[in-house]
Amino acid sequence: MALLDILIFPDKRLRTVAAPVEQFDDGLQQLIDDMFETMYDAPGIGLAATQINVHQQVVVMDLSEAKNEPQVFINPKILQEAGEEEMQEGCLSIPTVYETIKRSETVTVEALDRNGKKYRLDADGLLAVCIQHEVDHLLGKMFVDYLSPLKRDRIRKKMTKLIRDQES
Ligand code: K1U
Ligand code: ZN
Repeated sequence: MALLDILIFPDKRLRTVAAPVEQFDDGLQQLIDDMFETMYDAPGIGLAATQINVHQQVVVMDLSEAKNEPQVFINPKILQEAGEEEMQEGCLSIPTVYETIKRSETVTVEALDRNGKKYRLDADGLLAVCIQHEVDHLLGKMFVDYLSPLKRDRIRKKMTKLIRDQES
């Protein structure tokens, strides 16, 4: 397994729209395992392939305390959304920044598991928020896009400084 580099906002590669997965081969299994290792190490509760500069529709998640409930979403599609909810969100591509974002309260998602088997999931609470956040990543969208241009620009400057400080 391998730890992968996570792209940091405002990296333009985070704006790439991911392509559907068509082959459930060894390369995909390796990618999923590496994404879990990277997500647990960060630490985070979700990771989209876009964030590690792989532009395929792959998402990994684990919302459990014990980090023993891994979930894989391949080619996820949100079929239904209802209600509204505000929740504080973080993003591994925007480290140290947490903002309150308004999203749908419940979602029904259809996806394939790591073996290509189709499943449906009804989600609410943090799981529903995390699914919407990760599906946005696959579409090249980030949570800062829901903020005012002023707030987004402040975060962009903060991240640019963080990257510059890390490089020096
Ligand atoms: O996609 C990502 O950037 C991962 C992100 C997922 C997410 C978190 C909260 C609301 C919506 C989406 C994160 O995992 S940020 C880190 C985080 O939330 C966390 C880290 C350690 C323990 C518990 C949570
Ligand atoms: Zn994110």
